Amino acid sequence: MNLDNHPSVAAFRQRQRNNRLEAMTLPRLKAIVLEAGADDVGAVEIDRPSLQDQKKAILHAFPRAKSLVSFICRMNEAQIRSNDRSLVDGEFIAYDAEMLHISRTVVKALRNEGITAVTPSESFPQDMSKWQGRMLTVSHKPVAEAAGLGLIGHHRLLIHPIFGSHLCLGTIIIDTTLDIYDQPIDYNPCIGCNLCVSTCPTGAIAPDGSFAFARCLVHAYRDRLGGFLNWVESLVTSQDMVEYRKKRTDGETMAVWQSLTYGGGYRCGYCMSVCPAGLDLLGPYLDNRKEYLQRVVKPLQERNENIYVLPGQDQAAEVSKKFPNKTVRPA
Ligand code: B12
Ligand code: SF4
Ligand code: SF4
Repeated sequence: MNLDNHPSVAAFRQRQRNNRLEAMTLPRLKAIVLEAGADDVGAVEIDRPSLQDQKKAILHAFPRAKSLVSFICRMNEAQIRSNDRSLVDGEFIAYDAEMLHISRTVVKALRNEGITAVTPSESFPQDMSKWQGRMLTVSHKPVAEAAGLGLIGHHRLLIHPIFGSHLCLGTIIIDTTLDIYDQPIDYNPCIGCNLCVSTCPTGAIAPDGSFAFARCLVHAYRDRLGGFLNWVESLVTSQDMVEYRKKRTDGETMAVWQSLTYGGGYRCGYCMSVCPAGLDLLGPYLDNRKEYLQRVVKPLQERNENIYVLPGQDQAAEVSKKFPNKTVRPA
């Protein structure tokens, strides 16, 4: 049989003739993403010079990639600033689901326009076969910067000029070029207040702007990535529960259970909580700094909690001196 005469092929050719789709434009694309529930969106071409270190991984995941659509969701500031970790974790868990829903909605809408899209994870899953190497598909912050959604502040989080840094970021990769693309904003919304430095319990955020990645990881992710291996090691190397409980209190074991069962399980995120940057958030800080420090910053600085540190550094002494209410524990 001549393939052109096959009913499926004939129907396909007819559909191609009917569906002469308009080229996708940046404003139309943005309308689709905002309609799906995002709070802001921007787009950038795959060849943007600032993203060349990511191009190989993106093309590996999706060889037809042409444009990157960066979108953000604004989290509930009051909840992110809560002194009760379960509220903060609940907010992150809710936004993991929300980001996924938005991505899937956009994928379906674009499919109706003849555009194929893929949605790298907002944070997890990552490719664990590359553990200790680059496991993620897209690093969202540089994409968001290039797409004009804000700039990275002193705390290394993206700050949106209006919404601040209480954000969840996502990237949708599409197989289509757009008429125009966004460009980075021309000023950094970070106001240089150094509250992130003074509140970071691990000293990961230095006054000079350097960032000690491992300090943050071992503490903030104690009940998640990395910390999980450490937990397995505690189990395997213990002869009995008496020995295990010398390494892990029951509260620490339950924290791993909760993180594995429900998601979330960050021990920190204070850099995001205290940051006053962003037009919508700046008012209380500018109006009454003393009240802002008392209400937002001090409860976190004075919180009684464990801080997990790597062995063999000056970090333990540094943390104890700066935060006398906190208890230093080996990671
Ligand atoms: C790996 C990772 C981590 C690591 C490393 C953090 C880091 N700074 O990169 C650890 C475990 C420590 C971590 C911790 C946290 N993370 Co995290 N993490 C990621 C992940 C998976 C990849 C980030 C990455 O690629 N980093 C490497 C490079 C790009 O980041 P960088 O160190 O900042 O390096 C750049 C800057 O130096 C930059 N730069 C550019 N302009 C400027 C300007 C200034 C002033 C400076 C100083 C630097 C700078 O140049 C470098 C190269 O691009 C992303 C999800 C994703 N797939 O993107 C989430 C993500 C970055 N994490 C996020 C969050 C919220 C957190 C936490 C608050 C934990 C939590 N959920 O409660 C803490 C905050 C720590 C912090 N202050 O950064 C959010 C950030 C939201 C936002 N507003 O930006 C993301 C985007 C997840 C998401 N989808 O929303 N995280
Ligand atoms: S999440 Fe906590 S430990 Fe990590 S950089 Fe922010 S304040 Fe510091
Ligand atoms: S807390 Fe202050 S210094 Fe730190 S990122 Fe926010 S505005 Fe910048």
